[in-house]
Amino acid sequence: MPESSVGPTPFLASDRNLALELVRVTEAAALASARWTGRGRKNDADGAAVEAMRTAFDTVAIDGTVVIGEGEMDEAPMLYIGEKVGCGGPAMDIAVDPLEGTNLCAKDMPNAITVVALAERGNFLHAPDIYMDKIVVGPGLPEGVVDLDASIETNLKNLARAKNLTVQDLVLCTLERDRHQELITRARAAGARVRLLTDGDVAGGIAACLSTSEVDIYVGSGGAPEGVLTAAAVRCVDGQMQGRLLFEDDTQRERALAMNPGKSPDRKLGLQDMAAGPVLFSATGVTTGALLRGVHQHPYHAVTHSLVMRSKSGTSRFVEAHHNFRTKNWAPE
Ligand code: VTB
Ligand code: MG
Ligand code: MG
Repeated sequence: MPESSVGPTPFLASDRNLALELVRVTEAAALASARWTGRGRKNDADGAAVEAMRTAFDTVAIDGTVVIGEGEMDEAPMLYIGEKVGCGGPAMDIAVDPLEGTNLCAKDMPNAITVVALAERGNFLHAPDIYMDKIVVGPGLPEGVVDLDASIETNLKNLARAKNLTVQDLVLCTLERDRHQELITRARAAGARVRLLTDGDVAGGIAACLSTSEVDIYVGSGGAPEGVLTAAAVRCVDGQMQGRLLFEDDTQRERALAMNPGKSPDRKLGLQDMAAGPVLFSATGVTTGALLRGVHQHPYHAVTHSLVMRSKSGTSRFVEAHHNFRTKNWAPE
């Protein structure tokens, strides 16, 4: 259940307005990267999103620290881990993926989104840029209906039973990767349909939680930072998610331990381990996908579609915004 109101704290008192401030941040990143859709230049698209997002944060009334960002200070000029953002206010941790699906944007393929999540300080897992194993299902199901450590056959059977369906009715979503070939083969053999994504497991994970999408379960490994962003969204819609960091060597494991002292890096992570306390989440579509419509560009205006959510109320809002370039500094070059 969404956490109940426990009386106003500085964050809780202001987070309704803050949610709308966050939409502006993901909208700005989407408007900037949308200029690069289909141009085959993913780094330019990403750079435009990062810069626009960084600028948009300047007017948000928080004392923010980036904990999931574009990398270490020496490898990212903006939105690096540890960077302070916001113009002052409650102490918050920020998780960003300014352009989730840079390839999707460069190739004008579905599902590129811009993403931000906020939590009170200390409440996001500090995830290194490695892989995470993930499993996500939507709200209204018995706790533990699926488990990262159970076989895919067992998970599909239990999920079907809980939904009063058969496995044949279920749609499993995962990234199309060689490492998922066994998962895909076994899920299909068990009777499920498998929806493959070329990229973008944040949108895929959220799709598993929304009644507007056909996806029943998201499974597979993808970026750990994306896992934390997905966890924030799943918290807001009261879905279920488990994750586990995947290490290629001991250096990666030691790094995860250093980032989260005292916590076993190999443990199975629940939602609260990845995104605890009240959280806010916002995403804006860059290219049209299952979750959101992309930026609709016109010469002097653009239309954006965003999803903004608060864990405290459990409200999800789809926000359609019409941006007038004539009154802003976004006039086309
Ligand atoms: C993952 C996934 C992302 O890139 O990080 C993926 O979480 C990269 O995976 O959503 P590979 O190394 O297997 O290509 C995304 O799909 C897009 O950022
Ligand atoms: Mg990125
Ligand atoms: Mg990404």
